[in-house]
Amino acid sequence: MSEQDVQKLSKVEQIKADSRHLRGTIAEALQDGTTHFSEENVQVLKFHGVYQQDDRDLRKILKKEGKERAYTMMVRARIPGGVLNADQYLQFDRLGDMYGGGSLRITTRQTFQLHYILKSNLKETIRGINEVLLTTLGGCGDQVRNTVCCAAPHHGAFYDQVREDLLSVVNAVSAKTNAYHEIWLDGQKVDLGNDAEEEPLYGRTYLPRKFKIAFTYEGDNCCDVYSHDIGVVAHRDGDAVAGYTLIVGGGMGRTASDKNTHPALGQPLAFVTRAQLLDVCTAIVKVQRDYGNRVDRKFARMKYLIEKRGLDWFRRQVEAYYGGELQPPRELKWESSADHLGSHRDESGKAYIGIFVENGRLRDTAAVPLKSLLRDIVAKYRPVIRLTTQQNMILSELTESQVREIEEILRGAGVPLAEELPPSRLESMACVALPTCGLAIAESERVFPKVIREFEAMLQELGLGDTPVSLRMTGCPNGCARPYIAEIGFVGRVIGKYDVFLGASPDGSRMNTLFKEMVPLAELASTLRPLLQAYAAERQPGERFGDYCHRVGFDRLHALETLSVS
Ligand code: SRM
Ligand code: SF4
Repeated sequence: MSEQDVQKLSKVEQIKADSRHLRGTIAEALQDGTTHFSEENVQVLKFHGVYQQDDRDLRKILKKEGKERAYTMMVRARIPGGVLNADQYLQFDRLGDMYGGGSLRITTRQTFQLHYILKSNLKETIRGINEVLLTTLGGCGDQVRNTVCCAAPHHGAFYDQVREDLLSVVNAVSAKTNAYHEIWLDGQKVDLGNDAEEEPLYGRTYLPRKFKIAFTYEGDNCCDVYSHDIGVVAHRDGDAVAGYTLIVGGGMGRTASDKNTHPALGQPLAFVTRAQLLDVCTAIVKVQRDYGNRVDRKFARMKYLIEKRGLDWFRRQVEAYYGGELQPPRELKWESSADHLGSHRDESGKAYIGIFVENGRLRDTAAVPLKSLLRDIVAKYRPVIRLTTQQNMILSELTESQVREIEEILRGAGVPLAEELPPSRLESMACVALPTCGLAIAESERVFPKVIREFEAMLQELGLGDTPVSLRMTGCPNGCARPYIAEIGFVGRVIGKYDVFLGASPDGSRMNTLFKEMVPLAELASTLRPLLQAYAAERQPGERFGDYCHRVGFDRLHALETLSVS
């Protein structure tokens, strides 16, 4: 009997086990005329890419009036590598208008989320996504989530092979239950009970917790490969893939109330050939499936398993499941972690344009009708669209003159091109937070535009206007915008106050450290001013702010800050 059999499994484990491969009573609940789902169905719905939320701005007022919460659903699609065709993009755009309050959100895992979906529109929304041959199954829940990849549009055999390998991993780790088709697409019922239906990788209880995989090409860390449960780094041999270095055990989440929880960067595990990749990745997922913590969800991510048992133990288990010895990992070097913004040519001579989308939010405002503008552009030029893990969007497979025309359209409507924006803006991200996120304890997306502009003005004043400094904000410690690998990370502690983290390496291979707790929103810029001033005066040629903080050390940074306050 395993350690976990004798302990009490978490409540979610029981819900998964009882769900008959993700059915729960969702189909019935869709017909019951209520505005929301039961707690059991809420947990099962996550596996279908659906989060039940409510408008946090209205919570108190509604409670006072004795009314129920203003429930809506968030629907998250799964778009491997973030690649969409024009029809798929236009369908999301349409669904956003019809059911999603007129907005679409590009996430930090290069997919689309639709917020504000009423329960009565949920089925139509999901069917709409399926009509264009995409799914929401695997958007959330204790399974492998959307697998991300460097979004740069490339051409050539090396990149084709990486895409092929990514898709075969995605296929192998996707849930196989027929529940999705039955519930949302009125597919044929094959509910044979818990034990009859095949869910070969996941079994009845799926994984202990969410699981994330990122692919990238050696040298390019735009998708923060170290923050994933598995990072897959492709090495080149001429125009072919030589193999992959696998990094394991990354994760950003931490729980405010538990000091033992923490973000972690993945560690290199092994080098695998193309032929080995699928089986080794599956073996890693199986080790987490069988040994991951199913008692306490706070410690259920694979990073805690590796921390508890050690990387050597973990490697031995993976080898046992794989059935062979693993080769040591190759050394990794990073040339860039910047997103692929601005206009460029790919290897085949085709042109592309990476468009900065502030915090990933696509909507029309009085100032800029961004969503409509992009819809018209996509409808006219029919590019291949690539969503990025930094919440931006690339239009690719275009001619040079088409890119020039698109630039003119954007400029004419008041949308700045990436080349015209301060470099720090391009490296900035904020998570969704209020009003939809049920876990938010502070604002993020709604306040960050003001914060970043204050920083930009300050950097300009200090002569650092052309120097990129990455800033990321989240409304709680969960880390959805990966703030612990930003040069400056702001993490919400209570409404209006943030913990400030400093000193990550700009290439994403070193995390930052807590510099100051509970800084009021209005003081974020002034708190960091003396540090940025010193950086401007003392930096070494080409040295980034994160590396400067790391080099001079926190004693000096605290001294600088104290001096300026006194
Ligand atoms: Fe996240 C939970 C939004 C990327 C770590 N995340 C949530 C929920 C679903 C809140 C909830 O559980 O009720 C948020 C919904 C907010 C809303 O209203 O939409 C939410 N996470 C997001 C998105 C939309 C942020 C964004 O601004 O883009 C990202 C969607 C990604 C996707 O398409 O799948 C998002 N979340 C991330 C990332 C970044 C990444 O994956 O690269 C992380 C850190 C990496 C990691 O997983 O370690 C992340 N989200 C979390 C956690 C902490 C997990 C942990 O290990 O402790 C939670 C809370 C949880 O799982 O209990 C969470
Ligand atoms: Fe919500 Fe926290 Fe994630 Fe932000 S970091 S979206 S507040 S869970």
